[in-house]
Amino acid sequence: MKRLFSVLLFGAVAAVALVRAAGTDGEISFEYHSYDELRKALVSVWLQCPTITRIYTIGESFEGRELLVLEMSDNPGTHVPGEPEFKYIGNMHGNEAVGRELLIYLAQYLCNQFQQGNETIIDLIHSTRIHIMPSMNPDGFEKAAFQPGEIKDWFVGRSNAQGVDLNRNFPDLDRIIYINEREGGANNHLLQNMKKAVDENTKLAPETKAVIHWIMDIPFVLSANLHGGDVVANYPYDETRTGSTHEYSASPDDVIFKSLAKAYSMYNPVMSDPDRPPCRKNDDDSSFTDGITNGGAWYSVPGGMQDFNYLSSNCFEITLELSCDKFPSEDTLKTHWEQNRDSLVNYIEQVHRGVKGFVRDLQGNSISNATISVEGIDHDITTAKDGDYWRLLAPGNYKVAASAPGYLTVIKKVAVPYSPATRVDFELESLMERKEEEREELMDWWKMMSETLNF
Ligand code: GEM
Ligand code: ZN
Repeated sequence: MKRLFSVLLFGAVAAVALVRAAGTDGEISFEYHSYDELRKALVSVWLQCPTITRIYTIGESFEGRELLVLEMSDNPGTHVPGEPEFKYIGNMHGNEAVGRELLIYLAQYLCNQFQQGNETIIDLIHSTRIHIMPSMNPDGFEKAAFQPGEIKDWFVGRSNAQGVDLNRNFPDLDRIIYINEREGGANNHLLQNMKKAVDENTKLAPETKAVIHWIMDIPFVLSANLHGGDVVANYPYDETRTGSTHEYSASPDDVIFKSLAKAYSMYNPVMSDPDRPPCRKNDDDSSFTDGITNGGAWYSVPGGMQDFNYLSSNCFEITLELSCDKFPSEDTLKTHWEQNRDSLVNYIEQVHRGVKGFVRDLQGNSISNATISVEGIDHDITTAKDGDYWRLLAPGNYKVAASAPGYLTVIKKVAVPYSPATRVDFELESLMERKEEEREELMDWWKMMSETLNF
């Protein structure tokens, strides 16, 4: 913490000089960052890479700290039609500090590598809009970090400053989807037109509200929520169907979710190690295969953020548990970075899988909010403002349909490889046009008939 703090005192110009000198991945400063230091670290990345970054805030914590996001893209601040959006959220539990630090290092690393000409990173930044929020619970972090003594209490700082566990505070959409599965009803975007209800709900913490708006405003495709206390990549659903504590709770997208979780765990030598001992002795909950687990199978979490993403938006989110210790000693941070660096980059790359494209009418106008459905998967996604869509899918052959009110549905057969995403555009004929066409055809026929028969 100390070194970065002194940098701040010299102001932004000195900060640029320091970061420029630092240069490579190996010279990232592997230290914990207080709230002020976190801000300065993000500003340094922005100053170092101004053409590909932007800092913005999605709101404030209960105690008034900003919920800061660093965006990385070749067009910071704008959604480029056809370009998918990705997010990482860290430190939702304020005492789980590794994810927060790794996201700061990731921002520094991507900026450094971009400048040093790393082709993979350059391609990634050119083709993706990446949003990095190192801390969703900055109040909890300050509480956890500044508690007296070397050893951190397991719970201090987990909740926000009001005592709310943010990963239990999201609208419980699982309950609704489980009813809809049985009785019929929407299979996606379950919170549509309910933004006002969100704003007026006094049970929602300010951090939760800010993230809900963020999820619903930006067409995110893929996301991960970084936690600590175990080492595993966890995927939906988090809440069990029956309410029991442990029960495999498959979502309609179970196959791709497993594949996404593995795309993270595979590149982390600790997470994927079949012989890794459990984090705690006699912890029979956490024997994982391939470093991944279904949320409900591990233990049921109602009101979590992961399932909320999937059920309220087009965004597929998994939850990453990154370290046995929630707040390990500072000298382990470099090792944690090395164990997670390739996973963090590889996971972002997953946003370029499945099927993607545009939905337009016959005149080439974008159709926003059109529905993209895949036969056999009971979870539709929708097109964004420019008619662009991204449908994550595991390799296979699919029938994909695009539909919108007032248009004829179009169905296409698509072969999907592991990656990159297959481009499939849809042109929908409006029913009005179809009626007009039919009327004209009828008129022509009458004309022909009357001429032939000499009426
Ligand atoms: C978690 S969330 C990850 C695990 N999800 C399920 N369903 N078991 C929580 O919020 O309890 C763990 C954590 O706090 O890191
Ligand atoms: Zn957590």
